Amino acid sequence: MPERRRLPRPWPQDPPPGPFRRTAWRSPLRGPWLTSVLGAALLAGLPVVVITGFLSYAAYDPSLGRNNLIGDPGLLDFYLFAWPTSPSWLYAATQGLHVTIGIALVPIVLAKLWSVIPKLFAWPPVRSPLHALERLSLAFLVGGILFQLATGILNTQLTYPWSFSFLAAHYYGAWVFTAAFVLHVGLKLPTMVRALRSRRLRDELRTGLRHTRPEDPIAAAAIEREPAPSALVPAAPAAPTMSRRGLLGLAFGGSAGLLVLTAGQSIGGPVRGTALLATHGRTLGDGPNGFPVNKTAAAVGIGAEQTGPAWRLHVTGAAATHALSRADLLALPQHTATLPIACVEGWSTTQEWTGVRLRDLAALAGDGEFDELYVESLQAGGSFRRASLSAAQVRDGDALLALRVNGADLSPDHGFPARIVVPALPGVHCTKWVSRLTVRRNGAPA
Ligand SMILES: Nc1nc2c(c(=O)[nH]1)N[C@H]1C(S)=C(S)[C@@H](COP(=O)(O)O)O[C@H]1N2
Ligand SMILES: [Mo]
Repeated sequence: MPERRRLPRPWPQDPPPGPFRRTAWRSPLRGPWLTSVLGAALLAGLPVVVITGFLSYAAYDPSLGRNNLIGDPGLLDFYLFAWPTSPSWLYAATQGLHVTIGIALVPIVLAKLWSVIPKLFAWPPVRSPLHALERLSLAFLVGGILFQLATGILNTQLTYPWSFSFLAAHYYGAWVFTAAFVLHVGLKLPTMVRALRSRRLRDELRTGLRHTRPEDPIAAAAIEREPAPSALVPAAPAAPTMSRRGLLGLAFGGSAGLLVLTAGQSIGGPVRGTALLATHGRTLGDGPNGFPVNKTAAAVGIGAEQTGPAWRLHVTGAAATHALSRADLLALPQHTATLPIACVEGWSTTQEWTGVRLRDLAALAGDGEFDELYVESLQAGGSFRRASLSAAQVRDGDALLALRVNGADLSPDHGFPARIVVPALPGVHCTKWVSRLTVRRNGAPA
Protein backbone atom coordinates (compact mmCIF):
# COMPACT_ATOMS: atom_id res chain seq x y z
CA MET A 1 0.00 0.00 0.00
CA PRO A 2 1.48 3.43 -0.89
CA GLU A 3 2.22 5.47 2.19
CA ARG A 4 -0.55 7.95 3.03
CA ARG A 5 0.30 11.53 2.31
CA ARG A 6 0.69 13.24 5.67
CA LEU A 7 -0.78 16.66 6.23
CA PRO A 8 1.36 19.17 8.04
CA ARG A 9 0.03 18.80 11.56
CA PRO A 10 -1.22 21.97 13.25
CA TRP A 11 -1.98 20.03 16.44
CA PRO A 12 0.25 18.41 19.03
CA GLN A 13 0.95 14.70 18.95
CA ASP A 14 -0.78 14.10 22.27
CA PRO A 15 -4.49 14.80 22.60
CA PRO A 16 -5.54 17.69 24.84
CA PRO A 17 -7.15 16.72 28.12
CA GLY A 18 -10.88 15.99 28.25
CA PRO A 19 -12.95 14.07 25.69
CA PHE A 20 -10.01 13.84 23.25
CA ARG A 21 -8.23 11.42 25.58
CA ARG A 22 -8.92 7.78 24.79
CA THR A 23 -9.45 7.12 28.48
CA ALA A 24 -12.34 9.63 28.66
CA TRP A 25 -14.90 7.27 27.10
CA ARG A 26 -15.39 4.35 29.41
CA SER A 27 -18.58 2.49 28.51
CA PRO A 28 -17.66 -1.18 27.97
CA LEU A 29 -20.65 -1.54 25.64
CA ARG A 30 -19.27 0.61 22.83
CA GLY A 31 -17.71 -1.13 19.89
CA PRO A 32 -18.28 -1.83 16.19
CA TRP A 33 -20.69 -4.70 16.89
CA LEU A 34 -23.07 -2.55 18.94
CA THR A 35 -22.85 0.34 16.48
CA SER A 36 -23.55 -2.05 13.61
CA VAL A 37 -26.66 -3.59 15.17
CA LEU A 38 -28.10 -0.09 15.59
CA GLY A 39 -26.84 0.84 12.11
CA ALA A 40 -28.52 -2.19 10.55
CA ALA A 41 -31.86 -1.15 12.07
CA LEU A 42 -31.42 2.36 10.66
CA LEU A 43 -30.43 0.92 7.29
CA ALA A 44 -33.78 -0.91 7.25
CA GLY A 45 -35.89 1.99 8.54
CA LEU A 46 -34.43 5.21 7.19
CA PRO A 47 -34.89 4.37 3.47
CA VAL A 48 -38.63 3.96 4.16
CA VAL A 49 -38.72 7.43 5.70
CA VAL A 50 -36.64 8.94 2.88
CA ILE A 51 -38.66 7.37 0.06
CA THR A 52 -42.07 8.17 1.57
CA GLY A 53 -40.82 11.70 2.21
CA PHE A 54 -39.94 12.27 -1.43
CA LEU A 55 -43.23 10.64 -2.42
CA SER A 56 -45.00 13.24 -0.30
CA TYR A 57 -43.28 15.97 -2.29
CA ALA A 58 -44.56 14.34 -5.50
CA ALA A 59 -48.07 14.05 -4.00
CA TYR A 60 -48.15 17.82 -3.47
CA ASP A 61 -47.70 18.08 -7.24
CA PRO A 62 -45.60 21.26 -7.05
CA SER A 63 -45.35 21.50 -10.84
CA LEU A 64 -49.05 22.32 -11.00
CA GLY A 65 -50.46 25.84 -10.72
CA ARG A 66 -49.49 27.48 -7.47
CA ASN A 67 -48.93 24.29 -5.49
CA ASN A 68 -45.21 24.93 -5.15
CA LEU A 69 -44.65 26.42 -1.72
CA ILE A 70 -40.89 25.99 -1.49
CA GLY A 71 -39.53 28.22 -4.26
CA ASP A 72 -37.65 26.92 -7.28
CA PRO A 73 -35.65 23.86 -6.23
CA GLY A 74 -33.59 24.05 -9.46
CA LEU A 75 -31.62 20.85 -9.97
CA LEU A 76 -33.29 19.23 -6.98
CA ASP A 77 -36.67 19.33 -8.61
CA PHE A 78 -37.97 15.97 -9.72
CA TYR A 79 -41.24 14.50 -10.93
CA LEU A 80 -41.00 10.78 -11.26
CA PHE A 81 -44.68 10.33 -11.97
CA ALA A 82 -48.03 12.06 -11.62
CA TRP A 83 -49.49 11.21 -8.21
CA PRO A 84 -52.33 8.71 -8.80
CA THR A 85 -55.85 8.79 -7.30
CA SER A 86 -55.94 5.05 -6.69
CA PRO A 87 -55.85 3.40 -4.22
CA SER A 88 -57.60 6.15 -2.29
CA TRP A 89 -55.61 5.35 0.88
CA LEU A 90 -52.25 5.72 -0.89
CA TYR A 91 -51.23 9.01 0.72
CA ALA A 92 -52.62 7.97 4.11
CA ALA A 93 -50.32 4.93 3.89
CA THR A 94 -47.16 6.61 2.60
CA GLN A 95 -47.42 9.59 4.92
CA GLY A 96 -48.48 7.44 7.89
CA LEU A 97 -45.31 5.38 7.33
CA HIS A 98 -43.17 8.51 6.94
CA VAL A 99 -44.27 10.04 10.22
CA THR A 100 -44.65 6.85 12.28
CA ILE A 101 -41.36 5.24 11.26
CA GLY A 102 -39.58 8.61 11.49
CA ILE A 103 -40.72 9.06 15.09
CA ALA A 104 -40.08 5.43 16.03
CA LEU A 105 -36.46 5.64 14.82
CA VAL A 106 -35.58 8.45 17.24
CA PRO A 107 -34.33 6.21 20.10
CA ILE A 108 -32.27 4.14 17.66
CA VAL A 109 -30.72 7.24 16.09
CA LEU A 110 -29.86 8.57 19.56
CA ALA A 111 -28.39 5.23 20.66
CA LYS A 112 -26.34 5.03 17.47
CA LEU A 113 -24.98 8.55 17.95
CA TRP A 114 -24.16 7.72 21.57
CA SER A 115 -22.30 4.61 20.43
CA VAL A 116 -19.96 6.56 18.13
CA ILE A 117 -19.35 9.68 20.25
CA PRO A 118 -15.67 8.83 20.91
CA LYS A 119 -15.08 9.18 17.16
CA LEU A 120 -16.22 12.80 17.27
CA PHE A 121 -13.20 13.45 19.53
CA ALA A 122 -10.76 11.25 17.63
CA TRP A 123 -7.12 12.34 17.80
CA PRO A 124 -5.53 13.46 15.55
CA PRO A 125 -8.71 15.15 14.24
CA VAL A 126 -7.63 14.66 10.64
CA ARG A 127 -5.31 11.90 9.42
CA SER A 128 -5.42 12.42 5.67
CA PRO A 129 -7.36 14.42 3.05
CA LEU A 130 -9.68 11.45 2.60
CA HIS A 131 -10.26 11.23 6.34
CA ALA A 132 -11.07 14.96 6.36
CA LEU A 133 -13.65 14.44 3.59
CA GLU A 134 -15.21 11.52 5.43
CA ARG A 135 -15.52 13.58 8.61
CA LEU A 136 -17.11 16.42 6.64
CA SER A 137 -19.67 13.99 5.20
CA LEU A 138 -20.43 12.83 8.75
CA ALA A 139 -21.18 16.41 9.74
CA PHE A 140 -23.84 16.46 7.01
CA LEU A 141 -25.08 13.01 8.01
CA VAL A 142 -25.47 13.74 11.71
CA GLY A 143 -26.56 17.35 11.20
CA GLY A 144 -28.97 16.18 8.50
CA ILE A 145 -30.70 13.48 10.54
CA LEU A 146 -31.00 15.67 13.64
CA PHE A 147 -32.38 18.54 11.57
CA GLN A 148 -34.87 16.33 9.73
CA LEU A 149 -36.10 14.61 12.89
CA ALA A 150 -36.38 17.85 14.83
CA THR A 151 -38.21 19.82 12.12
CA GLY A 152 -40.42 16.85 11.18
CA ILE A 153 -41.48 16.12 14.75
CA LEU A 154 -42.12 19.78 15.55
CA ASN A 155 -44.26 19.96 12.40
CA THR A 156 -46.38 17.05 13.61
CA GLN A 157 -46.89 19.07 16.80
CA LEU A 158 -47.64 22.23 14.75
CA THR A 159 -44.80 24.04 16.50
CA TYR A 160 -42.57 26.31 14.46
CA PRO A 161 -39.92 27.94 16.67
CA TRP A 162 -38.07 29.33 13.63
CA SER A 163 -38.62 31.85 10.87
CA PHE A 164 -37.90 29.71 7.79
CA SER A 165 -40.43 27.73 5.77
CA PHE A 166 -40.80 24.22 7.20
CA LEU A 167 -41.57 22.75 3.78
CA ALA A 168 -38.52 24.27 2.10
CA ALA A 169 -36.17 23.46 4.96
CA HIS A 170 -37.38 19.86 5.34
CA TYR A 171 -37.15 19.34 1.57
CA TYR A 172 -33.63 20.69 1.11
CA GLY A 173 -32.60 19.05 4.40
CA ALA A 174 -33.80 15.75 2.94
CA TRP A 175 -31.42 16.08 0.00
CA VAL A 176 -28.47 16.91 2.24
CA PHE A 177 -29.23 13.99 4.52
CA THR A 178 -29.95 11.54 1.70
CA ALA A 179 -26.68 12.33 -0.09
CA ALA A 180 -24.68 11.92 3.13
CA PHE A 181 -26.60 8.72 4.01
CA VAL A 182 -25.96 7.09 0.64
CA LEU A 183 -22.25 7.94 0.90
CA HIS A 184 -22.07 6.65 4.48
CA VAL A 185 -23.78 3.37 3.63
CA GLY A 186 -21.48 2.96 0.64
CA LEU A 187 -18.39 3.50 2.79
CA LYS A 188 -19.49 1.56 5.87
CA LEU A 189 -21.55 -1.37 4.62
CA PRO A 190 -18.59 -3.80 4.50
CA THR A 191 -17.55 -2.72 8.01
CA MET A 192 -21.08 -3.27 9.24
CA VAL A 193 -21.19 -6.77 7.79
CA ARG A 194 -17.78 -7.68 9.32
CA ALA A 195 -18.84 -6.26 12.69
CA LEU A 196 -22.17 -8.09 12.71
CA ARG A 197 -20.32 -11.33 12.05
CA SER A 198 -17.95 -10.72 14.97
CA ARG A 199 -20.53 -11.56 17.64
CA ARG A 200 -23.80 -13.46 17.65
CA LEU A 201 -26.93 -11.56 18.46
CA ARG A 202 -28.40 -14.66 20.08
CA ASP A 203 -25.43 -14.92 22.47
CA GLU A 204 -25.60 -11.23 23.32
CA LEU A 205 -29.27 -11.50 24.14
CA ARG A 206 -28.40 -14.29 26.59
CA THR A 207 -25.62 -12.29 28.28
CA GLY A 208 -26.58 -10.47 31.43
CA LEU A 209 -24.79 -7.66 33.21
CA ARG A 210 -22.40 -9.91 35.13
CA HIS A 211 -20.87 -11.38 31.98
CA THR A 212 -20.82 -8.22 29.88
CA ARG A 213 -17.29 -7.57 28.59
CA PRO A 214 -15.87 -4.92 26.23
CA GLU A 215 -15.26 -5.81 22.60
CA ASP A 216 -11.62 -6.53 21.76
CA PRO A 217 -9.99 -3.19 20.73
CA ILE A 218 -7.49 -4.82 18.35
CA ALA A 219 -10.07 -7.03 16.62
CA ALA A 220 -12.41 -4.05 16.49
CA ALA A 221 -9.79 -1.91 14.74
CA ALA A 222 -9.29 -4.70 12.19
CA ILE A 223 -13.06 -4.82 11.60
CA GLU A 224 -13.12 -1.05 11.11
CA ARG A 225 -9.96 -1.11 8.94
CA GLU A 226 -8.67 1.65 11.21
CA PRO A 227 -5.35 2.08 13.01
CA ALA A 228 -5.38 -0.03 16.20
CA PRO A 229 -6.64 0.23 18.83
CA SER A 230 -10.24 0.99 17.87
CA ALA A 231 -11.48 4.45 18.87
CA LEU A 232 -14.88 2.99 19.75
CA VAL A 233 -13.76 0.39 22.27
CA PRO A 234 -12.68 2.03 25.55
CA ALA A 235 -8.98 2.01 26.48
CA ALA A 236 -9.86 2.02 30.18
CA PRO A 237 -13.32 0.44 30.39
CA ALA A 238 -15.49 1.04 33.42
CA ALA A 239 -17.43 -1.84 34.96
CA PRO A 240 -20.69 -2.29 33.04
CA THR A 241 -23.82 -0.79 34.56
CA MET A 242 -25.98 -2.24 31.83
CA SER A 243 -25.70 -5.25 29.51
CA ARG A 244 -25.68 -4.97 25.73
CA ARG A 245 -29.08 -6.62 25.64
CA GLY A 246 -30.24 -4.01 28.18
CA LEU A 247 -29.09 -1.21 25.92
CA LEU A 248 -30.65 -2.78 22.84
CA GLY A 249 -33.83 -3.37 24.84
CA LEU A 250 -33.92 0.28 25.81
CA ALA A 251 -33.39 1.52 22.25
CA PHE A 252 -35.67 -0.97 20.47
CA GLY A 253 -38.22 -1.00 23.30
CA GLY A 254 -38.37 2.79 23.19
CA SER A 255 -38.80 2.60 19.45
CA ALA A 256 -41.64 0.06 19.73
CA GLY A 257 -43.28 2.23 22.40
CA LEU A 258 -43.22 5.29 20.14
CA LEU A 259 -44.60 3.19 17.29
CA VAL A 260 -47.55 2.11 19.42
CA LEU A 261 -48.17 5.64 20.70
CA THR A 262 -48.12 7.11 17.17
CA ALA A 263 -49.50 4.57 14.68
CA GLY A 264 -53.10 4.84 15.95
CA GLN A 265 -53.47 8.28 14.37
CA SER A 266 -52.97 6.79 10.91
CA ILE A 267 -54.79 3.51 11.47
CA GLY A 268 -57.79 5.27 13.01
CA GLY A 269 -60.95 3.61 14.30
CA PRO A 270 -60.81 2.38 17.89
CA VAL A 271 -56.98 2.46 18.02
CA ARG A 272 -56.93 6.24 17.47
CA GLY A 273 -57.21 6.52 21.25
CA THR A 274 -53.75 4.91 21.63
CA ALA A 275 -52.07 7.72 19.68
CA LEU A 276 -51.21 9.63 22.83
CA LEU A 277 -48.34 11.49 21.17
CA ALA A 278 -50.56 12.91 18.43
CA THR A 279 -51.52 16.25 19.92
CA HIS A 280 -52.88 17.09 16.52
CA GLY A 281 -55.68 15.43 14.60
CA ARG A 282 -57.80 15.45 17.73
CA THR A 283 -61.49 14.84 17.41
CA LEU A 284 -63.87 17.63 18.31
CA GLY A 285 -67.28 16.37 19.40
CA ASP A 286 -69.06 13.27 18.15
CA GLY A 287 -71.79 12.39 15.66
CA PRO A 288 -71.38 12.38 11.86
CA ASN A 289 -68.83 15.23 12.02
CA GLY A 290 -66.97 13.69 14.97
CA PHE A 291 -63.59 13.13 13.32
CA PRO A 292 -60.30 15.02 13.54
CA VAL A 293 -60.16 18.69 12.67
CA ASN A 294 -57.05 20.36 11.36
CA LYS A 295 -57.87 24.08 11.62
CA THR A 296 -61.23 25.11 13.03
CA ALA A 297 -63.37 27.73 11.30
CA ALA A 298 -62.77 30.04 14.27
CA ALA A 299 -58.99 29.59 13.98
CA VAL A 300 -58.96 30.93 10.42
CA GLY A 301 -61.60 33.62 11.06
CA ILE A 302 -64.51 32.12 9.13
CA GLY A 303 -67.88 33.04 10.61
CA ALA A 304 -71.54 32.32 9.85
CA GLU A 305 -71.97 35.56 7.88
CA GLN A 306 -69.61 34.25 5.15
CA THR A 307 -71.02 30.73 5.02
CA GLY A 308 -74.73 31.60 5.37
CA PRO A 309 -77.35 32.02 2.61
CA ALA A 310 -75.27 34.72 0.87
CA TRP A 311 -72.48 32.22 0.13
CA ARG A 312 -71.95 31.36 -3.53
CA LEU A 313 -69.60 28.97 -5.26
CA HIS A 314 -68.07 30.77 -8.23
CA VAL A 315 -67.16 28.41 -11.05
CA THR A 316 -65.14 30.01 -13.84
CA GLY A 317 -63.94 28.65 -17.16
CA ALA A 318 -63.56 29.64 -20.79
CA ALA A 319 -67.19 28.76 -21.57
CA ALA A 320 -69.10 30.29 -18.64
CA THR A 321 -69.07 31.68 -15.12
CA HIS A 322 -71.57 30.48 -12.53
CA ALA A 323 -72.43 31.61 -9.03
CA LEU A 324 -74.08 28.61 -7.38
CA SER A 325 -75.84 28.61 -4.02
CA ARG A 326 -75.70 25.56 -1.77
CA ALA A 327 -79.27 24.74 -2.86
CA ASP A 328 -78.14 24.89 -6.52
CA LEU A 329 -75.31 22.47 -5.71
CA LEU A 330 -77.62 20.10 -3.83
CA ALA A 331 -79.90 20.07 -6.88
CA LEU A 332 -77.08 18.74 -9.10
CA PRO A 333 -76.44 14.96 -9.29
CA GLN A 334 -74.93 13.84 -5.96
CA HIS A 335 -72.28 11.16 -5.52
CA THR A 336 -71.13 9.41 -2.34
CA ALA A 337 -67.63 8.06 -1.76
CA THR A 338 -65.76 6.71 1.26
CA LEU A 339 -62.43 8.52 1.27
CA PRO A 340 -59.67 9.39 3.72
CA ILE A 341 -58.44 12.82 4.68
CA ALA A 342 -54.72 12.13 5.08
CA CYS A 343 -52.70 14.90 6.64
CA VAL A 344 -49.01 15.52 6.03
CA GLU A 345 -48.62 15.30 9.82
CA GLY A 346 -49.34 11.59 9.57
CA TRP A 347 -52.87 11.31 10.92
CA SER A 348 -55.73 10.26 8.70
CA THR A 349 -59.43 9.58 8.94
CA THR A 350 -61.77 7.85 6.50
CA GLN A 351 -65.35 9.13 6.16
CA GLU A 352 -68.31 8.88 3.79
CA TRP A 353 -68.58 12.05 1.75
CA THR A 354 -71.45 13.20 -0.47
CA GLY A 355 -71.42 16.04 -2.97
CA VAL A 356 -71.03 17.06 -6.59
CA ARG A 357 -68.41 15.42 -8.77
CA LEU A 358 -65.64 17.88 -9.59
CA ARG A 359 -65.70 16.78 -13.22
CA ASP A 360 -69.39 17.81 -13.45
CA LEU A 361 -68.55 21.26 -12.06
CA ALA A 362 -65.58 21.62 -14.42
CA ALA A 363 -67.87 20.71 -17.33
CA LEU A 364 -70.34 23.48 -16.33
CA ALA A 365 -67.81 26.22 -16.96
CA GLY A 366 -65.01 24.87 -19.12
CA ASP A 367 -64.67 23.67 -22.67
CA GLY A 368 -63.49 20.24 -21.52
CA GLU A 369 -59.82 20.80 -22.36
CA PHE A 370 -58.08 21.67 -19.10
CA ASP A 371 -54.98 20.78 -17.14
CA GLU A 372 -55.79 22.33 -13.78
CA LEU A 373 -58.68 23.08 -11.45
CA TYR A 374 -57.68 25.96 -9.23
CA VAL A 375 -59.51 25.91 -5.89
CA GLU A 376 -59.78 28.92 -3.58
CA SER A 377 -61.23 29.17 -0.09
CA LEU A 378 -63.10 31.90 1.73
CA GLN A 379 -60.14 31.97 4.07
CA ALA A 380 -58.27 35.28 3.87
CA GLY A 381 -54.71 34.21 4.74
CA GLY A 382 -52.54 31.14 5.17
CA SER A 383 -50.95 28.87 2.59
CA PHE A 384 -53.70 26.21 2.76
CA ARG A 385 -56.43 28.46 1.39
CA ARG A 386 -55.89 27.41 -2.23
CA ALA A 387 -54.73 24.39 -4.21
CA SER A 388 -54.42 23.24 -7.79
CA LEU A 389 -55.82 19.85 -8.76
CA SER A 390 -54.69 18.01 -11.89
CA ALA A 391 -57.08 17.02 -14.69
CA ALA A 392 -56.60 13.35 -13.72
CA GLN A 393 -57.63 14.10 -10.14
CA VAL A 394 -60.69 16.08 -11.27
CA ARG A 395 -61.75 13.34 -13.71
CA ASP A 396 -61.69 10.64 -11.00
CA GLY A 397 -65.35 9.68 -10.41
CA ASP A 398 -64.87 9.93 -6.63
CA ALA A 399 -63.34 13.43 -6.67
CA LEU A 400 -65.91 15.61 -4.94
CA LEU A 401 -66.93 19.02 -3.89
CA ALA A 402 -68.36 17.56 -0.69
CA LEU A 403 -71.46 19.14 0.85
CA ARG A 404 -72.28 16.42 3.35
CA VAL A 405 -70.43 13.83 5.40
CA ASN A 406 -71.79 10.63 6.93
CA GLY A 407 -75.29 11.69 5.94
CA ALA A 408 -75.21 15.09 7.67
CA ASP A 409 -74.32 18.60 6.48
CA LEU A 410 -70.61 19.39 6.81
CA SER A 411 -69.91 21.05 10.16
CA PRO A 412 -68.34 24.53 10.10
CA ASP A 413 -65.00 23.03 11.19
CA HIS A 414 -65.01 20.50 8.35
CA GLY A 415 -65.52 23.15 5.70
CA PHE A 416 -69.24 24.03 5.46
CA PRO A 417 -70.68 24.96 2.97
CA ALA A 418 -68.38 22.94 0.67
CA ARG A 419 -64.96 21.30 0.66
CA ILE A 420 -62.72 19.33 -1.67
CA VAL A 421 -62.21 15.59 -1.14
CA VAL A 422 -60.20 13.65 -3.75
CA PRO A 423 -58.90 10.06 -3.50
CA ALA A 424 -55.23 9.86 -2.41
CA LEU A 425 -54.89 13.65 -2.31
CA PRO A 426 -52.79 15.03 0.57
CA GLY A 427 -55.11 16.50 3.23
CA VAL A 428 -53.59 19.91 2.80
CA HIS A 429 -55.12 20.12 -0.69
CA CYS A 430 -58.59 19.07 0.51
CA THR A 431 -59.55 22.74 0.74
CA LYS A 432 -62.32 23.66 3.16
CA TRP A 433 -64.82 26.56 2.88
CA VAL A 434 -64.40 26.60 -0.93
CA SER A 435 -65.49 29.85 -2.61
CA ARG A 436 -64.16 29.59 -6.16
CA LEU A 437 -63.21 26.98 -8.75
CA THR A 438 -61.36 28.00 -11.91
CA VAL A 439 -60.89 25.60 -14.81
CA ARG A 440 -57.54 26.37 -16.44
CA ARG A 441 -55.31 25.39 -19.33
CA ASN A 442 -51.72 26.66 -19.30
CA GLY A 443 -52.65 29.02 -16.49
CA ALA A 444 -55.59 30.64 -18.35
CA PRO A 445 -59.32 29.87 -17.91
CA ALA A 446 -60.24 26.92 -20.16
N1 LIG B 1 -59.27 26.50 3.78
C1 LIG B 1 -58.55 25.56 4.40
N2 LIG B 1 -58.67 24.27 4.01
C2 LIG B 1 -57.95 23.32 4.62
C3 LIG B 1 -57.04 23.62 5.66
C4 LIG B 1 -56.93 24.97 6.05
O1 LIG B 1 -56.17 25.34 6.97
N3 LIG B 1 -57.70 25.92 5.40
N4 LIG B 1 -56.30 22.61 6.23
C5 LIG B 1 -56.04 21.47 5.36
C6 LIG B 1 -55.37 20.38 6.01
S1 LIG B 1 -53.70 20.58 6.32
C7 LIG B 1 -55.99 19.19 6.28
S2 LIG B 1 -55.11 17.87 6.88
C8 LIG B 1 -57.44 19.00 6.06
C9 LIG B 1 -58.09 18.52 7.33
O2 LIG B 1 -59.47 18.43 7.19
P1 LIG B 1 -60.41 18.32 8.47
O3 LIG B 1 -60.07 19.45 9.40
O4 LIG B 1 -61.81 18.34 8.00
O5 LIG B 1 -60.09 16.99 9.09
O6 LIG B 1 -58.05 20.20 5.64
C10 LIG B 1 -57.31 20.94 4.69
N5 LIG B 1 -58.11 22.02 4.20
MO1 LIG C 1 -52.84 18.63 6.93
